[in-house]
Amino acid sequence: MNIQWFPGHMNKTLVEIESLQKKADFVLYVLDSRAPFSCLNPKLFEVVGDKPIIFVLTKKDLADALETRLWIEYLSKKNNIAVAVNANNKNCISIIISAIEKVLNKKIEKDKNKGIKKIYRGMVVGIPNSGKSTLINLLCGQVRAKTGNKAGVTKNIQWVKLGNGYELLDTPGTLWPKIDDKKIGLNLAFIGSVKDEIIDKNDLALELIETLKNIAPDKLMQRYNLKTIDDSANVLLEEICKNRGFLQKGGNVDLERGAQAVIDDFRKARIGLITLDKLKSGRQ
Ligand SMILES: Nc1nc2c(ncn2[C@@H]2O[C@H](COP(=O)(O)OP(=O)(O)OP(=O)(O)O)[C@@H](O)[C@H]2O)c(=O)[nH]1
Ligand SMILES: [Mg+2]
Repeated sequence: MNIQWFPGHMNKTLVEIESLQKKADFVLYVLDSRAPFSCLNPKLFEVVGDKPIIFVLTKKDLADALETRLWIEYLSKKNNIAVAVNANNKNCISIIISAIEKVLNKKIEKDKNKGIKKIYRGMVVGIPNSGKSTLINLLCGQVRAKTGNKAGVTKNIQWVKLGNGYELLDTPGTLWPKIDDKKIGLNLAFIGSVKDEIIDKNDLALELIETLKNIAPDKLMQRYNLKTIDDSANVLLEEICKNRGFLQKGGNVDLERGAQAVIDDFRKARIGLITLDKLKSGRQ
């Protein structure tokens, strides 16, 4: 499978981010905790300029906790700040505000000494479906940005006032023109950051089963009552269908239903808390 998705609105968004970065004081770079490496869009680093970056790892409630901790340590190197949150949980607001204050500390102090009172602006950027709009709604305490569990929900950029001296720019999720690494493309598709309509569901489920066989075999076996995972992904998908009772009228297995179930189960962490981009070697 070769996953590529770079519609015109993504290029437009990257150009807009580049032209607006002068107005911004900081960047909230949103990464999905299940695949932080795959979420790093090289184009975004080019367009945000030299603004301080706070990496916000969303969906920590769906990822392996140890891996998330290792990613936070890794991303915090090189003078960046990284935090992990569940963007649907109000308890996480203070974590993000503290990170912003830390990054702006010197600037705020300087402005205060000069008697300047200003609104500090941040751009919220990242790949589709990573939780940017959800994060903005969390921070402003109201539903100001449209959210949805699919890639490409936000269509236009929008400034949102938080009411506590900050303003955030919601941006449509962006990928990059050519995803060279097959594994990165697949990871992006597994987490729902590529438009599902352009991907063959059956092929994606087979690739997902193949990936989980390697990184989380026990969880895969347990979820679907599999006796072995040494079979091919095709055979395992059939087995999953049988075990879950996904049968068509004549008694044949309903592979399409099985494929959708495996994809949904992974995305909702029903197979377990699994991180695709691993810093620690070994099984999860
Ligand atoms: N479990 C969980 N779900 C989350 C979290 N953050 C966001 N979501 C869900 O992820 C889905 C996508 O969220 P959005 O905020 O629309 O994502 P986005 O980055 O704005 O997506 P685009 O506008 O397409 O670029 C929604 O169903 C959210 O509820 C999180 O921390 N944990
Ligand atoms: Mg959005």
